[in-house]
Amino acid sequence: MKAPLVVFAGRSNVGKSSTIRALTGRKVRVGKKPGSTRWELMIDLGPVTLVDIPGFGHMSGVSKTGIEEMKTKIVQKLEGWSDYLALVVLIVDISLFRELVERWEKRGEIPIDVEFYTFLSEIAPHVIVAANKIDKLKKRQQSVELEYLIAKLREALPEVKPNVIPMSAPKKQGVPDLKHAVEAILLQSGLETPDW
Ligand SMILES: Nc1nc2c(ncn2[C@@H]2O[C@H](COP(=O)(O)OP(=O)(O)OP(=O)(O)O)[C@@H](O)[C@H]2O)c(=O)[nH]1
Ligand SMILES: [Mg+2]
Repeated sequence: MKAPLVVFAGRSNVGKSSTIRALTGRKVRVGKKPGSTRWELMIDLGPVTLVDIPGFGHMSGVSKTGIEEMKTKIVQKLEGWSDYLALVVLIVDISLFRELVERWEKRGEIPIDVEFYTFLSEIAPHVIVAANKIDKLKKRQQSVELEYLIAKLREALPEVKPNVIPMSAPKKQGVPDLKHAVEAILLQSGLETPDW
């Protein structure tokens, strides 16, 4: 491992690997089924290392206990890296976010994306939220769903201004914005920016 780290986290199938692919052009494994990335993958970009990690939540062919174990493992990994983190990019599927939040809140639970946002904000100096799969929403729905996401993040951490980037990894939409957001944080932290 070579610090500092820029970690890409998020539920299974939200597009973590696709985002790293879009950012770097590296052929990281992308899958149709949730659970494509089973181990972390470190990509050395010189001044920083990008880390692709498995998603939490549902994974194809993995039992409920297996999924819980995976989530615990991911949390422990992230805690172990906390001293080396430059920032974490939390990727959410904006086309499913509202549905997910409503389902969890109906059960009286904190939605897993929101729980992770709070957790990551505690262990990493900066968190960027990439609202991926924006292409799956109709144009006029996009800003409505982004506002909803921002409102939920504000509700979880009222003292933090959410840094949200709408994007579509395979369509390369928003990818330059994400690059700039990452670079801005690295520069602000006195770190060098990578040659993507
Ligand atoms: N429409 C659309 N599909 C996307 C987008 N980003 C990723 N996908 C698709 O979503 C699926 C999952 O993408 P991955 O990049 O493998 O997702 P992941 O978060 O790395 O998934 P795990 O490794 O399983 O946790 C693939 O079929 C991608 O092509 C997007 O912005 N829009
Ligand atoms: Mg993956």
